[in-house]
Amino acid sequence: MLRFLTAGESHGPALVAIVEGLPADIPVLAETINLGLARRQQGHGRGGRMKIETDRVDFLSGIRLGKTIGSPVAMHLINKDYANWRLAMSPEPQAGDEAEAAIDKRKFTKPRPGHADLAGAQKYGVVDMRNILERASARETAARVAVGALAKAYLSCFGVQIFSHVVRLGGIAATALPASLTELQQAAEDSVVRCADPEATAAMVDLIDRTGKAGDTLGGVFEVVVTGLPPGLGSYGQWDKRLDAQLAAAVMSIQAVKGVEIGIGFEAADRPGSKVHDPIVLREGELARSSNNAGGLEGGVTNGEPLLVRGAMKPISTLRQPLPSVDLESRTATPSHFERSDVCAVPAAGVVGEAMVAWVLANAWAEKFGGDSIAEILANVTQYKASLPH
Ligand code: EPS
Repeated sequence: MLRFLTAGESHGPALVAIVEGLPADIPVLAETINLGLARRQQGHGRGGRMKIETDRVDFLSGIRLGKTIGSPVAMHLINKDYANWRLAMSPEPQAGDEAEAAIDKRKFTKPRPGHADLAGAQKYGVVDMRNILERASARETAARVAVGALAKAYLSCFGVQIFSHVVRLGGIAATALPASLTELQQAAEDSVVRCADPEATAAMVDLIDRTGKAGDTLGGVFEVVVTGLPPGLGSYGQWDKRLDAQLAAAVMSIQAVKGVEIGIGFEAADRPGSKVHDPIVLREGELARSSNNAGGLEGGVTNGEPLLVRGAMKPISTLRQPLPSVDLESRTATPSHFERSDVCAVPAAGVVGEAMVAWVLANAWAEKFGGDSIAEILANVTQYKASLPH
């Protein structure tokens, strides 16, 4: 129903995204998208690149006078760092001593374990992995956050809200979390690692600092929380219509994410059924659940409870104290290449997680409610909600 594509290399001129299928009349301001892009750039543990970039979106199509018009939306984000890579990343062929030196300086022949470097070199039959890492880089997630901001703007027309918080980082777990989701969201936004537990935040910051000094990196787990979803999005009718499967694929597609859980996830496998499944109760005369271990999804369909999706991110694979590797050019043992990078990007990954979850939900919403304008969709949503058994 909805589709998007991104393009762009990490140190190329720009990132671009095209989004198709959004209805007309979604209020969208570049300013709002830029706030989302700034959230992705923050987080204790980010590297020097984030001091260079100030991600901002330019709309090229699909939006007029602050609203979508139903046609494809094209967006453009400049890589400021391109100014420092102009010769090495030039789309035009380059010749001459200066260009050759610049291209040589950016040559990359010692693959980093854990990165796409070696797998990409084998796939494309190259020795210099510059072309591989440029696209495999998580820089691409800036474009996804811009796309996700459109999906969020669409969903917010119907009262759906999305946020994320970091629940683990380098083995430190958030334990004292506010019970109210509004407080949880605020506490996460106030934390430099987007973790709603202040004590855990302090311990995570300290660990990031110590790990960075040691030349190492850290991973962790983020959780995306969605409120305001009606029951009935997604379907158990086919494997690829199951919303949990779509969410898992979308979150797993984020660079360095190695695991996805819905609700209590893997923990459900260790508990008896009576400690997993959420009792159905009547609350003030309405159908409700007394717990939310399922994370808002049963049978691949939303059940009206808040949606909870977690992503586990492995540590960044660029280490200042590099791991053993092999120089593909000289075929000798060598430490892997070190190029400026982040110590930890889990808080940023949570923001990207929000974008990917928003995208999947916008798609499920469009599939269930159809419509070409917000007014038309709202009428369908209102009619559906009125018809729900209470
Ligand atoms: C990345 C390496 C670093 C990160 C980058 C992702 O970039 P650089 O090599 O230019 O220092 O900062 O992330 C971003 C640029 C971004 O916008 O998130 C990598 O190899 O994946």
